[in-house]
Amino acid sequence: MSSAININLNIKGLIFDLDGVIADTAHLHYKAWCQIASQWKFDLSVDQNEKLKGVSRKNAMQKIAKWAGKSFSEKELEDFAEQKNTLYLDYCESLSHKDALPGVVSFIDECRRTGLKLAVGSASKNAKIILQKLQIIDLFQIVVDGNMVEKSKPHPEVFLKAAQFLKINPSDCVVFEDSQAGIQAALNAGMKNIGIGSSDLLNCNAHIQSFEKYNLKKLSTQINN
Ligand code: B16
Ligand code: MG
Repeated sequence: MSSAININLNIKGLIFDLDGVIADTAHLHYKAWCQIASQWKFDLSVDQNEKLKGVSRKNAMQKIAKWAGKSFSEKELEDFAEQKNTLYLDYCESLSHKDALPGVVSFIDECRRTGLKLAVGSASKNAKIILQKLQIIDLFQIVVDGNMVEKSKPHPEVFLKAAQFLKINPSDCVVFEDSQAGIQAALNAGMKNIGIGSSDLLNCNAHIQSFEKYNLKKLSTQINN
């Protein structure tokens, strides 16, 4: 039972980031990166990890090596990134429907009932695997992942591709993001955005702690103000 159909939203599509927005996987990326960094006796801090959110695997690897004061060849960096991915996928092995973040699936269901177009826009090359494990991949018209873009967030490519596929103008989209790079990518795409989680995120149109008790009525209040 929903009154959402009567809500004047002025938007046509929603684009969801994956890690930290739909899926509770951000801590698994962190755990895997920490294991790589520990080989060099380097402790990756929580603050440094925040700067890796929304960043492609390759760029994240370069950043960590720099913070650790290490200089590796391209090939060595690729090998470490590959090792990290093997660890990450191992940690993801046991993911299931319950690992979708609280409230997100019911919010997506409400959006579907109103006929809004829905996409995922993620830097992760593993996005489709994770969505399959969560058993929610069919809820989206398109999943644009890290395999489909050349430039990583804050470049807007991932979100623009999603809007293009959905056949809607960027200004008719709202992006949900948990990373500063992703918020910037949404702004660069000319899209409205809602920051999720950390209240330290800058430049979001609005912010929510999580999707718990969130609905389209609240979204309309946030974006029409
Ligand atoms: P992968 P998102 C991003 O996903 C993560 O936030 C970031 O920590 C990760 O490095 C990146 O995906 C690449 O992921 O190694 O799986 O290709 O937040 O854009 O959904
Ligand atoms: Mg994210």
